[in-house]
Amino acid sequence: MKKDTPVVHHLKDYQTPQFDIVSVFLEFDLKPENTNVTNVMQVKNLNHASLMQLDGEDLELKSILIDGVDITQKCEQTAETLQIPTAGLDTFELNITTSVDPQGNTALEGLYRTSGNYCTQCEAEGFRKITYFLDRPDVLTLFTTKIIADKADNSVLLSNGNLIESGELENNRHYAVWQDPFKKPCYLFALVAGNLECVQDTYRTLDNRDIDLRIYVEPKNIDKCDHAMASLIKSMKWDEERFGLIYDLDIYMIVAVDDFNMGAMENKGLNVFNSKFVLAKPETATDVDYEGIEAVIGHEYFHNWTGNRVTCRDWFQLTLKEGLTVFRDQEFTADMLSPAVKRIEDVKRLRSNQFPEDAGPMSHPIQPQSYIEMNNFYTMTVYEKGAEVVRLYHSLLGEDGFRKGMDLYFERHDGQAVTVEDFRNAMADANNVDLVQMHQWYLQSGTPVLSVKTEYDSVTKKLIVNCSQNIPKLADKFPPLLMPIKIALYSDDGNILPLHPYEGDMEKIVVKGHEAILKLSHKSESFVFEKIEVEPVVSLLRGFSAPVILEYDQSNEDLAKLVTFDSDSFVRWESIQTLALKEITRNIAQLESGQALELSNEFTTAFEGVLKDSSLDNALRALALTLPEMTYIGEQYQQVNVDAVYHVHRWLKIQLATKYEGLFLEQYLQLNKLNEEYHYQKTDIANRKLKNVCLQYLMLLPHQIKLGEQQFNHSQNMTDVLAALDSLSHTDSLEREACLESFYRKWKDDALVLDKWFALQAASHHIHSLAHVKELVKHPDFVYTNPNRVRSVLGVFGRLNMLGFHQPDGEGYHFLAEQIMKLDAINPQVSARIVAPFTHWQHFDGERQTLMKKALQSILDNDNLSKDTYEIVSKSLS
Ligand code: 0A1
Ligand code: ZN
Repeated sequence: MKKDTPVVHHLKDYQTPQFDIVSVFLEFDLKPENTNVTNVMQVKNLNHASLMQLDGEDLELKSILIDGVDITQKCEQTAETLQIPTAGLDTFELNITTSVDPQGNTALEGLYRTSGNYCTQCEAEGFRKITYFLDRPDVLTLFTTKIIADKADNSVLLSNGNLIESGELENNRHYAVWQDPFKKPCYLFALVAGNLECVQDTYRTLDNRDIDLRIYVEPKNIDKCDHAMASLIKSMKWDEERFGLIYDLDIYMIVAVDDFNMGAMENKGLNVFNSKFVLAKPETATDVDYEGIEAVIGHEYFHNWTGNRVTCRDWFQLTLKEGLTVFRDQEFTADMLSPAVKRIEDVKRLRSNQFPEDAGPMSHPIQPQSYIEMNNFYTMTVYEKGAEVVRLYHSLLGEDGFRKGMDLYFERHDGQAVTVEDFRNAMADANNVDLVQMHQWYLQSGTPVLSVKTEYDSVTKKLIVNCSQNIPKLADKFPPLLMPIKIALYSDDGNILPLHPYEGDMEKIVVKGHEAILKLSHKSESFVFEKIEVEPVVSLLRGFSAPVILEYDQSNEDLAKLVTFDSDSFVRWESIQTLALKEITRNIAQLESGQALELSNEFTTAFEGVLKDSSLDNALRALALTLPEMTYIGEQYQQVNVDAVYHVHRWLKIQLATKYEGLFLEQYLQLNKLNEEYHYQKTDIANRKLKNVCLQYLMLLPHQIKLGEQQFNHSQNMTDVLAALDSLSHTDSLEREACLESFYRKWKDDALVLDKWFALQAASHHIHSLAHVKELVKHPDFVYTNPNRVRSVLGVFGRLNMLGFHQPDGEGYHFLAEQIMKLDAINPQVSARIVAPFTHWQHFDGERQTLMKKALQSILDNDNLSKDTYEIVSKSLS
């Protein structure tokens, strides 16, 4: 690409389309290296334009006809466009024939091959790699698709909608014609062809229609589809019950493919999934995999309404469909498993991944204002922070108000391509409230800091909660956000107190039972509660009610109390995390000033309390006993001392393992006796989680290594096998080598399981980890063309291998930079994601900064860099 002239797309430049493509008939003559695509569009020239500019990339143009007349010579072609003269034409038929090379398409965008089958990926702008089109989400079209292919290699021919015709052809070929009755933007188009088998089931909708459900996989995987099918059925039922949303076609198909850039894709009636989010059986998939499958199946299914029936006007509105759909899938998982556990896991993900993104050079609002490569904006910010913003509406309006807003949104916009403002207006109008201030959340990048100070007056019996908000980089220029802050008050001995807002504050404090929502809308604001008889213990930001960094100086005594009695599981977990974080940061300071490290009683008492409290849910215990992640600890510093963070984190784990060895072992052995047979079921998952947290601690003690080896050898389910192997992978032991070797021998032919083997080693804290990773990319099973494999090694290495990646001599940086350049030529989308850890270079200590920058510069110096990688690297260096 010409990196000195990247085209920047701006939201402010949006213009409505000049043409409507009313319907399109596509014919694919599939051949691995040379697929002909005939594209017949019925076009309306809305504004009497004299030129129609279509998008198209990497296409070999054969011919262009308007109303049957060949006009190929009159059209102008550039690398990314085709210009067609349309003066005097109001409605016309445009017929374009092109050809593409699916086999050579390693970028996995457009039409490509995976395991010998054909598949497509069109979001965001991949349709233009299939044929010339108005590749923008506000052009909605009726699609009919004819697929012609060799029978022997393509027993199955699929596209969106309903099968309306199929038949035999000469030369052992056959065809199928699919028609989608719903108008859709081209990013929702899909085609799949190959030798696949399917499992089938039926779902009876609320309005008594039977939907044909099919999951297509490679024949060898047919025994791994049950969980995905069960998840689909649960999703369909949940969306009917929670949102009154019913499926609209007669058939719903999911296809699992091994080579896929993302998790899955919601193409109308024909979802294409990364096989990682479909295939599972207890021997091959962990609890985390099972949960991921349920969530992603739900997510793609929920898109049918939030994304497909109501779609985005332009790509700057991506969070309209993604933030909302992530919120919906979060709620789904919460209802299927445990709301408390799900909320904590989501907050952890947000803090470990989105907060750093929002603090780095790629920081952008959930509605970005500009981009070079749209694919770079499928980010944690657009998805996860976007979901938090949808959750704000939910918190402000309550479940009923939110539902009213959703109903109005569909009533108004079904069949349309709309904006985030349309969503906000539906929420506001359905509830008769003004929500204009909510728009700041869409415009503002950076994580807001919420500072709270509480004052209790024992004479007047008043509690004043003083709140102020800011985004440090904006300071005085910060326009305040509307945030709901959930709060409850406790007496010292754990009784929840009734809440009486001061009369003047009634408008901005909403009391519901023993909890209140403070509606903060100014930069600084106070909220007063009356008739508080004793100085309360404050439970603040319950359920993590706003995506902010909370600064509230709470005493260790109060935190310890909240750990024992808060009814809000999030605050309970957060309180012990805060104690742990204080413990870690205090010891980092000790280490940096050359003093001895020491364990405090305050923290260990709270920790021991949780370890002994068998009345608590085991999943919550497991979460509470897990120390804050190293990335989150790093977030507490302007510049991270990597070695100190790693050292203190490990030291604290070893201290806890040593001090509580007996308790960990007792708990471990007790739980290890349970769960003979694997069930994906709440209590079993919780038990396995706690058991494996205990194992992790115990395995830090050299004399307990055998415990991991035993678990590895005797467990029948992948959750336990992998937990054992994970703990072993960080040790320098013969057991480690033996177990890794045996795992490889057993699973070398199962790609998804083998990914786990690669990933464990790429994340390992073993002293020779970098050398191991260098060997891994030379391993015969490592392939640059498979995104899952690449992410398992290179993605994991950069993100999770603190020691290897940040090796002081810069060798880790040098290695990853070289790998990125190699990968960029094969798959730019994946390469642009693998480069992310480098973008935080300013966050590390002096010498590391220089070395990381040097690595980034070496990538940027590459003449043929893709615009994907170019955008990330150049923005992080500027
Ligand atoms: N819309 C999908 C995610 C997706 C986005 C881009 C892709 O290719 C560049 C593929 C999938 C979802 O949210 O699930
Ligand atoms: Zn999505």
